[in-house]
Formats: sequence, structure tokens, C-alpha cells
Amino acid sequence: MQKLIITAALTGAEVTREQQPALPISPQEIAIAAAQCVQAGASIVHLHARNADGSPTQDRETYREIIAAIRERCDVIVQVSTGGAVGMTPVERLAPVTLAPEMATLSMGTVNFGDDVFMNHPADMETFLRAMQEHGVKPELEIFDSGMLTTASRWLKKGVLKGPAHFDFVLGIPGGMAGTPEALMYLLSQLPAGSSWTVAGIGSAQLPLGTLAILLGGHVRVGFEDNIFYRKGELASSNAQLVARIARISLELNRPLATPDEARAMLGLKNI
Ligand code: KMH
Ligand code: ZN
Repeated sequence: MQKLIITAALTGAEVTREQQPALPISPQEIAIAAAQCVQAGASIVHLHARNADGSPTQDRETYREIIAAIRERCDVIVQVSTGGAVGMTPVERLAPVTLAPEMATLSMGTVNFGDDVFMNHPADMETFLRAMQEHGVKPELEIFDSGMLTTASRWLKKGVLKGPAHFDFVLGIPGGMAGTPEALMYLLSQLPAGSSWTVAGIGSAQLPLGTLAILLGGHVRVGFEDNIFYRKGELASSNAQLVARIARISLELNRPLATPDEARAMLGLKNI
């Protein structure tokens, strides 16, 4: 089995300070959280930017500031979000890709997102992908439901997407596929040959699906974007606490952790 790549999804677009007092919001806070997660075993950080008032933004300069502050503290693969927040325009969402980070997320379809709709028109998805290709950015394909994986397979066959692809199965969003082992196993049965994958279980699904991914040879995403609790009724004290737990479980199961450079080589990133 390959070494484990842990992604820390530090902030997201939806969680508030009221819900999670340790949520990193400012560029400095996000950079400190990133360094703590790297120390705990993460090799990728998935980033969302926030305004000073805590509201989500895809402002290019804010992302630039976050990435510079991270670079001052540690080596880690930076993955920017192109999902942003529900309701943002495609042009807004694409802005951080022009900074040419190593990776960016690419949602592979539209999904109900709680009481909202997370819109991903196929034409916009293709525009995002072209921009990533132009800037040398490796897409991580976000799969909220199984039809999105079918779309990715079709794009790989047509050559729109160049393989090997890297997937993130985001399971447990209300409106998307359930955060269950059965859902994950179904998606894996449909995985295009040669692909790599990680799982982002939402809420209480984070720990069991992460553990299952370690056993199955996949990779794991944890962090406040997806889950703010350490266990039922107990908030996590930091993103790093969630990373450290997955790291401990992986080591107990004899699966060493990938360094950022090892993860770069595994994912075929440009900086290696
Ligand atoms: N905030 C969600 C609506 C991504 O980062 O690419 C979308 C999201 C996905 O977070
Ligand atoms: Zn995100």
C-alpha cells in the first residue's frame, strides 16, 4: 500500500466561529493552523479564504496572503478551493487558480447542499478545468454523488480530463451521497483504473470513513470544513487534533504517512 496522504481542510466556507471557536479565519490564523497540521502529519492543506468579518471570499489577494504566510512556516501542498461558497459566481470561484497553486478542487456536478443548491454547470466545470490545465494546477475531483463519478469517467475517456485522476469522495452532505461504508464501496467499484482517491466524511462520518480509507489504500481528509467535533458532544480543539488522530490510527495500522514531497510524487504534481 502507498503511504497515507492526509489533507487538512482547515476553514471551509460554512462553519462559523460561533460553532467552532478555534476556526482559523485570518491569513495568519490559517497559516498557523496549516503548520500545526503539517507537524501532525498532513501533507496537503485545502484552503478557503474568509473576509475579516468571517464571511467567505474567493478574493485572489487574500488567497495570495494565506499562501505566502503558509510558505513562511512550512512546506505543504497547497490546494485552493474552486467551490467557494454556494451562490458565488464561476468567475469569483476561479480566481485563486490564477495564482498557480499546486492543486485545486473541481466539483464534478450540481448537488443539493442542505437547503441550498451548489451549482456546477458542465460548461463552467470545463472552464475551471481548462484554467487549471493552463496554470499547471492538478485538479482534485470532488464527488458528492455517484453521477459525478460517471461524468469524470466520461471526461477521462473523451480526453477532456487527463489521467491519472485524483478523487475526493465527499460523503454525508445533506443532499449528496450518504456518509456510509456502503456508499464508499459503491464509488470504489466505479473508480476509473489508475486513479487515486481520498475521502472526506462529513460530521460523524469523518472518523469511520477515514479509518476505512486507511485500510482500503485510499487517503483521508479531515478538518473543520467537514467536521468540528472530536467526538459526540465534544468540539475538537484544533484542526491538528483531528489530523493527529488519523495519523495515529494509520501508524497503528502499519501505514506510514506521506511527506509533502512523497505526496507530490504520488499525485504527479509539477513541483517534483
Ligand atoms: N463550500 C461548498 C459549497 C470545494 O472546496 O471545492 C463547496 C466546497 C467544495 O467547499
Ligand atoms: Zn472546500
